[in-house]
Amino acid sequence: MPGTHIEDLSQHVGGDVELHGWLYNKRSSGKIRFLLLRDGTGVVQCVMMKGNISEELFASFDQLTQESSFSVKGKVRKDERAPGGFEIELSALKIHQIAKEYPITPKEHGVEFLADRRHLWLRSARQHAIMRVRHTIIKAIRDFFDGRGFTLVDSPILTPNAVEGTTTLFETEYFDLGKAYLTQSGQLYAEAGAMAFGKVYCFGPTFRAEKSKTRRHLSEFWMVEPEVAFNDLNDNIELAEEFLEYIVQTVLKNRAEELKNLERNTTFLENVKKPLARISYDEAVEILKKKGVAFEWGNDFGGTDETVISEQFDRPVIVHRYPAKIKAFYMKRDPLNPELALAVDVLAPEGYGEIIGGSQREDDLDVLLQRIAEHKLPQSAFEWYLDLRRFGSVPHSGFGLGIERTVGWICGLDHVRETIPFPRMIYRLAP
Ligand code: NSS
Repeated sequence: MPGTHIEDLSQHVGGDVELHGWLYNKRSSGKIRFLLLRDGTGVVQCVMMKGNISEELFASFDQLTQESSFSVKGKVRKDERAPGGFEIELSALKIHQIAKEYPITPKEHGVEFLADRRHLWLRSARQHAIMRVRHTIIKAIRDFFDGRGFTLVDSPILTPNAVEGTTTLFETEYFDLGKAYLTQSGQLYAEAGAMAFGKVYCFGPTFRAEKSKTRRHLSEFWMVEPEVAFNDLNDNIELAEEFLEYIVQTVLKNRAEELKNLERNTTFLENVKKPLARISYDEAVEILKKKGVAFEWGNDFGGTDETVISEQFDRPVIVHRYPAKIKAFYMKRDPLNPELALAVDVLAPEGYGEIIGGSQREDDLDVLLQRIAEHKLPQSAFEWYLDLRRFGSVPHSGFGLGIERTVGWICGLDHVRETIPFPRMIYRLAP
């Protein structure tokens, strides 16, 4: 059954192949009929010529409806005019199933209509391009860390404690042990991994009960989180720069066709090379003030603030040293100004906002105990984490990159809902 795949047709020019797939579209003009077959790797037109094939075979054209499943045999011809550059001179056809009237037609549909049919919408050319870019981003991420001596140490999803504040926790009952929470970030466990293996990353789904209905927020999203023993904030920033360069340049190289189909202007993506732009929080606030934004030092940046800041740069901008007050309990304070945390965010250009958040971690036991108390967190739930400071504590740093925001930025999409196969948002849990 396997047959050939459309993306490999260039190796079969002049030869006979068998292809399996679904009907993307069809058209006819007089004695010639075209079936557009989609197989998940591409779309190819299969040509049926009256007189060259049996009446019965020629008539099967009429039976096939959009998304009907079928297999064809035929000769591969190179044809510059054909979509994809090849066509199949059809000689045999086997129908697997005639599809019922397909709800998604080539006409425009509203986004809610499509989102309700996400299981079918994934078959569309645009979604196909986005998912292939997502795949390549994820592969680039793994290749990057695997090629640099990092060990994959995955974090649990059911956890007894919060990482990123207590307001966005999803809660569930956990047998006789009380409450469990869906993880907001694998970081705390990655820190344990770093003390065991030096350089680690975890990569998995993370959850936030975000009440906000924005184009950047999902309640379930994927995050990759490297954590490195003996890295300080500066080492962390350099790792983030090298990492982003690798991801973006890999996508530009391997997914040019998909980016073209998405009509992505790649000028700014080509600029994603080390060193990126670097500013402090204070400098970012200055930018906002110069642009006439009413912003008070000490606040966190909102979506529009991030857009204004990032619009000043033609590549991602690294913003470091935020007021400690607005950042998580585990961040180390700047020894030169204890009001600041050794935090780092990376804002994508063109208004895509924050894609990376990270920091150097507090490595002193007593200071960390004090922070846990200040943040009113239950110390007992963090005893294991505090052990990392009791037994051979060292400076260490890491960050988290959100996959969906990265896909949205690289593909040039205006909402994260199209960046993940089945999005979960405040108002969407299905399909
Ligand atoms: O909250 S973060 O800024 N940082 C952390 O969770 C750290 N514990 C990571 C670490 O240092 N290991 O989230 C990191 C990234 C952020 O920059 C976004 O790209 C993404 O995770 N993120 C989200 N993406 C989609 N939807 C939501 N709700 C979301 N929240 C964060």
